[in-house]
Amino acid sequence: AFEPTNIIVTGGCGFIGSNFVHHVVREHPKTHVTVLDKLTYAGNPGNIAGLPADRVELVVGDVCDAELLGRVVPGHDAIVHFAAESHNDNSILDPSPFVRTNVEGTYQLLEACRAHDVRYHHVSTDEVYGDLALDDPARFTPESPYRPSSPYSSTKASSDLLVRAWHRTYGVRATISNCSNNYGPYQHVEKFIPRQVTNVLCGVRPKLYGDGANVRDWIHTEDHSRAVWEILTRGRIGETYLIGADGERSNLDVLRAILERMGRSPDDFDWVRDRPGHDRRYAIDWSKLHDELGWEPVHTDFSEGLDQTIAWYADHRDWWEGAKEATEAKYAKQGQ
Ligand code: NAD
Ligand code: TDX
Repeated sequence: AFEPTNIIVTGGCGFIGSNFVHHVVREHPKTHVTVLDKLTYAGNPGNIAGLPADRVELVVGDVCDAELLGRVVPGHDAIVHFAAESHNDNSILDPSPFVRTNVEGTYQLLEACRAHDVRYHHVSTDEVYGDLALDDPARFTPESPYRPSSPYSSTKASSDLLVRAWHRTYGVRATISNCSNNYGPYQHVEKFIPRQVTNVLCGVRPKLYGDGANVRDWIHTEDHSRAVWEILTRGRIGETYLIGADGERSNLDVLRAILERMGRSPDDFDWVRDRPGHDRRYAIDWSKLHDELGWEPVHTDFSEGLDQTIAWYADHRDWWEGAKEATEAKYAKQGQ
């Protein structure tokens, strides 16, 4: 196995990236982490505050900054690339930062890996495969065709294709993972579960898009972190692995579970305008990851994970209150 001692984690102050940094610090004591993060609205240095200074260093900067990468990348043996503009609704309002960070940023990182012979792991999404019908028994596999629907998912798909080309043409030692919807602590209040939990905590009615029947395949972010580490250290170079946890649920079911667990009536929410181009259903076949690397999800009790997540938001008002008002003002303008 490849045992990295000095890794760069881009986007390590965001939701999944910061959970990954905590995971590495806890589980892999020989590995030092350099977090490279631009600290956009979605990045919060508090997410990694308190971790030992000899294990984690924060470099504030942009993944599109080639000159910065030229200084930071040498001396590292791997880059795990989480940084992205990640929210579909934002991408519909203004795609430009998505094209820049997700496409141009990936390009610059690949060029840096090529120049300095650094191992590269690319964190991507199941949304690159488009959507499935509710009644389709199929799930996404690594062979599914790319057919992204949104500005967000099309920029993630573009970045995946760059990775494949840089591996094949230049021999960059790259792997890709496409994961389903994550939930857990440190997720921004713009996203579905944190938005609804914090709405209830603020005495505001949750908001459900469209008919609420859209299905997402939920995975606890801790299971995602473990899968990324397995792929980084033991995955086959040039391969794509899908990460999921058999967590398919309709948005209505998830919302009703939140309401029930927070002591509200199951109908105490508003139906709001649907997302344009809203993907119907995602579903992941993660058998390749299981068969090749023996990985399987541990956090498979969704109710328990949801309870822990609700408790985390209830206990960390200071963490989210600052972002809540601006996020809701933006949604209100869209009738959402
Ligand atoms: P997030 O929005 O919570 O965090 C993104 C982080 O990247 C922030 O810390 C932000 O400051 C940083 N960043 C943004 N632009 C940057 C730039 N130009 N340079 C440096 N840093 C920059 O995102 P997330 O939900 O944690 O997603 C992380 C990754 O996982 C993304 O690549 C996303 O596509 C992928 N992913 C997310 C999910 C999900 O359910 N959230 C599922 C599958 C894959
Ligand atoms: O208020 C809401 N009401 C609602 O019904 C919000 C914010 C969302 N929704 C719906 C839209 C989706 O069907 O809930 C579902 C989940 O929405 P998001 O949290 O915005 O996630 P999604 O669009 O599925 O994308 C997420 O998973 C894949 C991440 O944001 C992406 O970064 C990741 O690639």
